[in-house]
Amino acid sequence: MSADQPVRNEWVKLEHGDALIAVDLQNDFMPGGALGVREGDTIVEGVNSVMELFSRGGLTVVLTQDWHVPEHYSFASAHEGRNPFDLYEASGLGPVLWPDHCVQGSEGSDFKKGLKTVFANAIIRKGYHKTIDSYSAFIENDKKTPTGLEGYLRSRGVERIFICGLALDYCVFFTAVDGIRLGFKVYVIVELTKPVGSPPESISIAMETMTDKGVHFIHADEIRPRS
Ligand code: VGL
Ligand code: ZN
Repeated sequence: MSADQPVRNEWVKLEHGDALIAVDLQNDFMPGGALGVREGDTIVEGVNSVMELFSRGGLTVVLTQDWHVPEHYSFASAHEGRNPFDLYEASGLGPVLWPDHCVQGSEGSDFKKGLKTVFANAIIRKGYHKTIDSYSAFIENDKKTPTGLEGYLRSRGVERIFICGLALDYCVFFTAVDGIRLGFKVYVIVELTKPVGSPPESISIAMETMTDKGVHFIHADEIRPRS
C-alpha cells in the first residue's frame, strides 16, 4: 500500500443478524431535485451492489422513504415569511426549514430511477405526521413516535445494521445514532452517503457525534459476503 492511501483497518464479514438500511434515495434528494444533495446520484450504483450482496446472503434489506404530507411543518412554505434553509427550531422540527420535498405520491418522492428496489424486504416511510419531522428511520423527531423499524429488525433477529443513502448529516446521522441507542452495532458505509451541509456545521456535528457514540465507518469493499 502506498503512503498516500488511507489505512484500512477494518473489514467485516456478513453473517446472520445483519441488515442493510438504504436511506431516502428519492428523486428530490438527487441533484436538480427539490432538496438536491450534491453527488447524491453518484452513490446509487454502489448502493445497488451492496443491496445485492446482502440479498444474496439472505440478509435483510430495508429502504426508507421520506414521505411528507403537503404543507408539512418542516417546509419553509408552511411558515409565513420564511425561506428554505432559514434557521428554525421548534419541537420536532429544525435546525433549518426545508424546501417542499418528498410530498407523498409526487415524482420527487419516488425512488431514483435505476435504484434496484427489488432487493428490499421492506420500505419504511417516515415524516407523514404534519407537525413533526422524522430524520431517523427509527423514531420521529419528537423522540416518542416509533416508525416500526426497530420491531421489524428485532423480530428478524437483526443485531448489526449497515447504513447508506441520503443525507449523511440528517437521516443517515439520526438513524445511526438511534441505532446505537437501541443497542444495534452500527456501520455507516462512508462512500455511499452524501451530506446536505445546511447549516454548514451539520456535517462536522454529525461526524463527531457518530464517532463519539461508537458508530463504525467502513467502505463497501471492506464488507465480505456471507459464506
Ligand atoms: C432529509 C432533510 C429533510 C434526509 C429529509 O433524508 O436526510 N433531510 N428531510
Ligand atoms: Zn424531509
